[in-house]
Amino acid sequence: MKTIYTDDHRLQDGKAELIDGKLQPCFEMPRRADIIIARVRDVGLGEVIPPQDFGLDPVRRVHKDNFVDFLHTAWDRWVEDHGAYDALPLNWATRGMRAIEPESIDGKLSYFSFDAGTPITAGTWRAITGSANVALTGQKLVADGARSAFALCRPPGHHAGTDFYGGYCFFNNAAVAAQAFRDAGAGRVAILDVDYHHGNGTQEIFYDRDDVLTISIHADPKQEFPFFLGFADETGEGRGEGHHLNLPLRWGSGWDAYRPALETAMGRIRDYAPDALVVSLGVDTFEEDPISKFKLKHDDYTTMGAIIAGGGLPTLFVMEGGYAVDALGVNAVNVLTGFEAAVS
Ligand code: SP5
Ligand code: ZN
Repeated sequence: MKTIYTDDHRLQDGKAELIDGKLQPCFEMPRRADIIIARVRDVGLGEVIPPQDFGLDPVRRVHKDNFVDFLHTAWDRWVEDHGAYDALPLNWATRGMRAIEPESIDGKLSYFSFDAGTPITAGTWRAITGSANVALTGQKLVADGARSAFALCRPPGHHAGTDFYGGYCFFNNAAVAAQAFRDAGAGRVAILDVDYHHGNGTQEIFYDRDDVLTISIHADPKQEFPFFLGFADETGEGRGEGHHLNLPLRWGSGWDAYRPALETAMGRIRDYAPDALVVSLGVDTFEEDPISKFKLKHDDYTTMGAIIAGGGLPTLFVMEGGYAVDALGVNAVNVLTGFEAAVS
């Protein structure tokens, strides 16, 4: 399978995120993608190609204009007010307050974000447009007939919604790709999110639609970030009713708990019979991940890839999370080699 990759991801290199009560070095760091692309080359997964530039139109198909424009201008506006140090929000609208887009850059950061873990930096805009182009280039390969492709996206995307960012995500690369499949003529698309964290942005974007089935397997939001979405009773609304599935698992879950959830997800995808599958591929379910509490092992990722291959669908893998950096290449690429071994 081909991998789509650009060094532009390195332009997102945040200094710090607020975590465990401290400003700590960002877990979502450039070395993550460097390790994965090195492993792709080591195992000879296939050709590595650069992204094409699709412009902003496909991004605007899932994100609101005011949100895209905010991300485009945020760094310059922040520098005007505060100088060239990473931009982070400080407070948010809660119950009893009003969500009106403010005029000042500090207010806009608060309005469009949902956490203090996702700094906007000098290079953020180029990194996130590059990441979206990586996903779109993979989408085009698969739409043009490839059995699969690996979009080595960084920054990740699945926490980003129509008009909000957070959880290290700005543009929802998987959602942009899924929409591009639809716009290229696919009647139905499925998104399977195996990242440890709930794919709240992806859920929000497609929640009222029946043309994109969304499924997320993740840590129980009663215990884990992003806390406020991802419960089992969220099944879609309006036309989308029955077209979303959350499979929350408790902290400490290992492959014994994960595998049945994955089989359930693949069963639903088979029943839906989509024309294409987008996999939001997070490997922060790994037992040694520093911010997560699942217990998957190296070999489980190979099995995961084989189970996903059992869907028999044109499949685009889109990189999401995973923070045990030294193990990231092995775990992510194990999914892909497990997939390839099962299809061929
Ligand atoms: C794409 C993705 O995987 N985003 C994840 C964002 C997670 N943000 C921080 C969650 C903090 C959870 N508590 C960590 C405790 C570590 N000691
Ligand atoms: Zn995650």
